[in-house]
Amino acid sequence: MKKVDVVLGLQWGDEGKGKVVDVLTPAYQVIARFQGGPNAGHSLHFEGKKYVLHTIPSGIFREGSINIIGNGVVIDPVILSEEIAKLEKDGVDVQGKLLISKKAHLILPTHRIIDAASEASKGKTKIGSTLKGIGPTYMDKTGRNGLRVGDIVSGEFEERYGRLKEKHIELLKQYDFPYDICDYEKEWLAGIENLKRFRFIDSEHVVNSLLQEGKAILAEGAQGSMLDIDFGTYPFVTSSNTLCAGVCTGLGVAPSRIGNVYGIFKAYCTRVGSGPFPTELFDEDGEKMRQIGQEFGATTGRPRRCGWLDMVALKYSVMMNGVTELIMMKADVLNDFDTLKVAVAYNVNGKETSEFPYEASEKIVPVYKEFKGWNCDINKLRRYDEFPAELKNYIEFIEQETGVPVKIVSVGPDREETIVR
Ligand code: 2SA
Ligand code: MG
Repeated sequence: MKKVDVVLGLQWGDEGKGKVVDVLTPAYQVIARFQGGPNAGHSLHFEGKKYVLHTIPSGIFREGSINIIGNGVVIDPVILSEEIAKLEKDGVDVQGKLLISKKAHLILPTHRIIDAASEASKGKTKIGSTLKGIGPTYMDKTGRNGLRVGDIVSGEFEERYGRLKEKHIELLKQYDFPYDICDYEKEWLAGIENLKRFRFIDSEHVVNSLLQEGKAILAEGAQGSMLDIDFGTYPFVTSSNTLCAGVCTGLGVAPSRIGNVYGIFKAYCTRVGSGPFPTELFDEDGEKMRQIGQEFGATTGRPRRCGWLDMVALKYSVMMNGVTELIMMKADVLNDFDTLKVAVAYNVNGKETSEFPYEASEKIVPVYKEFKGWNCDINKLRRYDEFPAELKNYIEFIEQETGVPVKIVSVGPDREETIVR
């Protein structure tokens, strides 16, 4: 029986998963999302056009592919419908290629309002959420109040929706937060209607049958490992298991059915929203990374915080995911730096450690190892042996530290600027 391969981000999201999945998908007949929701934004450049996918798996452009939205995903019918409409306008047969798990939970209009009200009430301690209603929807899932895709065709949808909405309206009374759901609710109900023409499936059965048939399946992660609800920089995390373990619960595959785990990381680090970021830069080096790397959020447009590569966090992610192959993105963004730094340990209250700590607070002082920059344009290079010695040195250091080979290096945004070793 085949296994499910996994591709996921090892940092705080935005590692460039969209591009990698696009490079990997030809080898897979099935692409599946297992967690997160419209807080993700995977950018794909395709036939001169840019697409940003939020809920739909990145295999959707490929002829004959099967794209599964797994039970671990949370769906906003408005955003999903808009995404579908854009693709259909460009001639993509979404209906023929998309399968949606009945067990995936629905984001209600009131979930978005609760997200906003909760963030507003937190003031300075806010999470910096994408305001898509992710947290409240997963709260209702674990609180056993949630509404699922399968409910849409249950014959009791209106009652179930009404009950949950009333609960939310009660809850919102504790916040001093003005809101009006009428317009969004209309769109939302239209979105629900629109979803009815898609195939709702028992994804666990479908996925395991596809494995039985020998189909190659790729599970596509969203956000990043350091945003995992259990092992990320809590409470500044998202509300799902972004780690490899989430594939098992978010798609319905057994741990023994997990195959290769591709871990994607940027040659430096970025983070959007609040929360600890030990190697963050506040100087012109950080600004340079932001400008050259175009580090602005695909979902919210927010400028991303930038900093040096953090080996402590990276090793933690590699360990937690069981990464088998590393993929390094955006190496070209560092073309123009004389000196590069990599955090190899943290100094926490005067004590040095290479383990990611319980609270990654501002008390952490990174211990850096310096590297000579390659100081040249690497975008044109197509073979590893053409790489400058300084870049090879940087890559080999990462391999040594993590014990995992760097199999792909991206030297630019285009498909061809992807060097497979
Ligand atoms: P939420 O909305 O409740 O999940 O927000 C909680 C925290 O998680 C952060 N977050 C993200 N950070 C980076 N990238 C995100 N999505 C990417 C994008 C897509 C991707 O391009 O927008 O890489 O999958 C993402 N989603 C959530 C958020 O900033 C909060 O700190
Ligand atoms: Mg992104």
